Amino acid sequence: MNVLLIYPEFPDTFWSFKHALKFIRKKASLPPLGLLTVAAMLPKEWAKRLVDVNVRKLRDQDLAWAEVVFISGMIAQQDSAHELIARCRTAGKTIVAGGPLFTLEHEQFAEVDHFVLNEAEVTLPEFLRDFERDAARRVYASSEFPDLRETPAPLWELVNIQRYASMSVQFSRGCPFDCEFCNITAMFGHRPRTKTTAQVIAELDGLHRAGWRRTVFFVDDNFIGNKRVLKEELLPALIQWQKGRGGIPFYTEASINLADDEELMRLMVEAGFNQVFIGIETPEEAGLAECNKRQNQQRDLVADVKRIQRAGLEVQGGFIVGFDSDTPTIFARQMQFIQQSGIVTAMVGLLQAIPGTKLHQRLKDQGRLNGQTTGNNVDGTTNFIPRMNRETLREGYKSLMGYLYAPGPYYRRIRTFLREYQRPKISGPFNWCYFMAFAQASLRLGVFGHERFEYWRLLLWTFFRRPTLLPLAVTLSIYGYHFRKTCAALELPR
Ligand code: B12
Ligand code: SF4
Repeated sequence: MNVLLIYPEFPDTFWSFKHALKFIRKKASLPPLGLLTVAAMLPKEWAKRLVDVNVRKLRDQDLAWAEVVFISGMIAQQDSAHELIARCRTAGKTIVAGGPLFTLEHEQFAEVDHFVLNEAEVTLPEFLRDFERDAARRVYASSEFPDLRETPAPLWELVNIQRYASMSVQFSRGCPFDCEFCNITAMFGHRPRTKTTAQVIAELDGLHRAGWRRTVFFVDDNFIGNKRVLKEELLPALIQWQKGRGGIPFYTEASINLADDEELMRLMVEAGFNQVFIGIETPEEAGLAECNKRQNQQRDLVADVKRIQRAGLEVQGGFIVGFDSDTPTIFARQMQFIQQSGIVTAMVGLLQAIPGTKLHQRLKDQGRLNGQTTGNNVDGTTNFIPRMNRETLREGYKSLMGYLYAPGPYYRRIRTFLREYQRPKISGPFNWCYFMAFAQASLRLGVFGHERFEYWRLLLWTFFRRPTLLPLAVTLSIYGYHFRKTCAALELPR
């Protein structure tokens, strides 16, 4: 059996980092970990190829080779997924679809032959049994959460890892919290399920053997969901693993209560973590209460962020506007908070109701849903009738994004952050790619860019005040270029 695994294209958005990737000559930020994991669960004797459309085009000869196509994706990739599925259909291929996009919205894809939904560890074996005796059903779904200790290591050999900016590893799934807008708990449950330390080390060994020396993203929904296992098992093992390997930097996602645990932060930094994405959402208590983000309530969030930065972890933040309790003052409050905290990469989105979430159910009960989510909450759209006047929300959001990524405030925020940040213990070996990126940044931003004054001012400031952080200052300048391009393309619908 010849199986072709296909990963659809991401639109040009905040998280695609498309404009920044050019500086380091990479095609995509991360590999399709779900498909690589599914590939490892397929029969050994099947021949497998993978086309990540973010890296290269799907060719007719790829389709001619394949007998069956396995496609994955998240909502943000739905347009590309529709196109690819239509092409596979025309080529007469059997199409099997799975992953978050299809798990939530499979009814939209009439041309797919088989849906293998939820976590493949549970649904794929039954599908494969039926498929091999030519008796496969259309839909395989389950509400069971599998034990990750059975999950195989991804088949890295199916991708050219050098085309990506970063690699990914998953340690856990699930999150103990219950935020109203989030579909993580609906998809993966409240009890964090973890792989064993030996599995994670084996995956990292695999990457290292394949020649990977740059950053690795731990794609956990909340990396600190099980602190005991982290402190007693995984982090000490990662600290050992890093020794003699030149140091591979890690980054991940976590909840704000990380700021309460000095020991955990210290161990994470020692293990190589230098960046963490945290859902801050809003500085307003009423908004936090409304979305049940109780872990963020009654805290000094700016002080928390600074504590994490001082420990050696750059904080990237997720923010939301458009809660029912938000008034037009929210835009200024968010601007002020983000500037004060020095969160350089601030992903501000309009609240969207994703199917399967408590928010979606509430708005449905209130008769306020008025469309489908794009899955990309930084495109300025929403799929429900907001409490705030729609025009005020639209304009407020646009001005907030415009302000945050304008060169003045953006570069000021970098300086606020660099003042606080501890130099990472592990920053990865020197790579010529970085030198090229610096040369390109100096040309594009420092000579031709509108931000040239701010760019050179930052580099000079960093050179004299925090010289060891110069590479980070250049990286953040390049991110700013990407964010500005993305914001400029933001055509907010009326
Ligand atoms: C890493 C990640 C990213 C990376 C993607 C990198 C990449 N190349 O895939 C980045 C940072 C780019 C990203 C971006 C976004 N992401 Co994201 N991301 C994740 C995250 C944290 C981990 C994904 C992962 O690698 N998981 C590990 C693998 C092993 O799991 P998996 O992919 O789910 O695969 C399993 C099953 O789904 C299934 N499966 C998967 N594919 C297939 C295919 C077949 C054929 C079969 C049978 C089974 C199957 O089997 C696998 C094993 O069980 C998830 C959260 C999560 N826990 O999944 C969110 C998640 C996928 N992202 C999400 C969202 C919303 C986004 C953004 C839109 C955020 C935003 N607001 O902008 C952007 C969109 C990107 C863009 N440019 O516009 C949502 C998706 C919701 C949905 N239903 O589609 C998730 C679930 C998070 C959430 N809070 O809801 N993301
Ligand atoms: S803390 Fe993050 S992952 Fe957990 S439920 Fe809230 S938004 Fe979702």
